[in-house]
Amino acid sequence: MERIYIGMGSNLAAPDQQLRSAIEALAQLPGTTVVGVSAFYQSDSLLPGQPRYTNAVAALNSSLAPLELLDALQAIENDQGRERLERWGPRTLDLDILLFGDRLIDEPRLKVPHYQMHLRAFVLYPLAELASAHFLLPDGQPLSHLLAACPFEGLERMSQN
Ligand code: A4P
Ligand code: MG
Repeated sequence: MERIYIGMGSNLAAPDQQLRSAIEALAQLPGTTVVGVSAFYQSDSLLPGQPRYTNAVAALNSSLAPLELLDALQAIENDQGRERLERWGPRTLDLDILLFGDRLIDEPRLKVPHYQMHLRAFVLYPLAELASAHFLLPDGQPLSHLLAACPFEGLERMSQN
């Protein structure tokens, strides 16, 4: 079993409901337990001209291998109507593997940690709800340092999931 953190995002077709459906689908994966879900957060898209996003982070314990998990996540995205028309395009559901235990993964289909997680408030603040105050990323950086360098500004924490 490894502890895995999944970043979830949606900005189409009732984003909050997309995230709730995704959490149910994650809980159905073989060999996998959802051990925590952050609050939902809203923020503007990194690319202008798109609807606002809802983002959250889920913590899993899973015995799936990294590429098995990636396949399963992409199947969930497809089930929820994900269309890949352009990079960073608006999406019903995006599921990113942020962290997979302490692993550093550099394969054509999978890079872990997720390449921009350390820069994104909509990833770091929900992750901090689930990980301990002393949490270290695989490269040894404390999560607290990343948070200190990444303003909360622009994020809106929703009171209900
Ligand atoms: N891939 C490689 N590493 C990973 C990983 N760790 N987890 C590959 C998941 N997938 C990974 O992903 C493209 C390919 O990345 C996959 O086929 C997989 O093999 P994708 O989901 O099809 O494409 P994408 O999401 O459009 O690209 P990308 O670069 O992952 O975009 P991001 O980083 O997800 O950014 N603004 C707000 N406020 N909130 C957001 O969530 N998201 C984006 C998209 C832009 N602006 C946003 C948000
Ligand atoms: Mg993605």
